[in-house]
Amino acid sequence: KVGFSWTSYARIDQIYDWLIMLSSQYPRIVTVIEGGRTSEGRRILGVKLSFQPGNERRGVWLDSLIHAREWIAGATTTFILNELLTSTDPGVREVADNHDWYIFPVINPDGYEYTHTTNRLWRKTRKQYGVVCYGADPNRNWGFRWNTGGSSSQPCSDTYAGPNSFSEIETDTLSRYLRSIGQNIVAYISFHSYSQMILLPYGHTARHLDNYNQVRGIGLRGAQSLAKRYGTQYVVGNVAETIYVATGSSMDWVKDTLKVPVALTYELRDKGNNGFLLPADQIIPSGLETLDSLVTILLQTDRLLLNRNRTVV
Ligand code: 0X9
Ligand code: ZN
Repeated sequence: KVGFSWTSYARIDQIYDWLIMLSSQYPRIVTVIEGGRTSEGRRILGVKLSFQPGNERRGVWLDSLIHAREWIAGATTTFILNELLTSTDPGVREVADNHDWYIFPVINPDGYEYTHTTNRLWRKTRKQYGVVCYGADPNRNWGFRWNTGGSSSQPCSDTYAGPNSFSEIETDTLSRYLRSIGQNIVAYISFHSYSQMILLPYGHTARHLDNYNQVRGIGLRGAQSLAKRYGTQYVVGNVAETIYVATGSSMDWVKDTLKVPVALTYELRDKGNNGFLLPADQIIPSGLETLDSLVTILLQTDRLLLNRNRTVV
């Protein structure tokens, strides 16, 4: 029995069972993919959705729960995945059908399980460092400007960068998987919580991307769509300017290595009232408003790429 109703936060096994169930329910559309492994021996499972099998479309990547305690992020990703498969809304159908989707709801499975069994506020991986410390921050461990600011060299710190870049099997294996499909990806989107922000690269510097204003415009349109449903306000901006300098994030590595046109980090609900402990009755509203913004962002991304191709020609 797969008890998925988005009225409570699911455990890792429920999420993985559901992904496998989807691949048998929608065999022509859904393929279970293994993006990597963890230090405790779990698999990082996701799904690829292709509504036009055999007919390659631009790829969109969604991930969440790189930080274990940010439960709303994983629930929002599975909610969006379900809508992509079942929604009849014309906007959702257009972006769903016209992209290939790589969706990984839990990219730190060891940490996520630990937040359910032992420590609700655990953030990092679960690899042991020394006698008393566990885990590196998997969003400080990627190999672009690694440990050059906004991370810690102390193994017990919540922002421990690790002993070297890609020291964590999770980031090492997932980065290899990303490289293998990277030429096809036009949008990389990583869901976190909390703060209600849409953050743009880079995290290591407040310097703006060459196409910063275009991408910021797309983010602002997304935030407008999001606010339309319930009035939830999101701030849009460069990571380093909007929150703090952070190096070694997945988004920065993906932007630099794969040159994806649009790379974004969402910080989902709320603004700190409940923080990481967001009540489960907000999963569906958060899912709906986030999907609204995602549809807008991807329609705008497609337009950006269309114009870019026209300019080249
Ligand atoms: O610190 C982080 O990794 C993220 N904030 S959180 O509270 N969810 O931990 C912000 C990451 C944004 N920075 C980059 N992607 N560079
Ligand atoms: Zn986070």
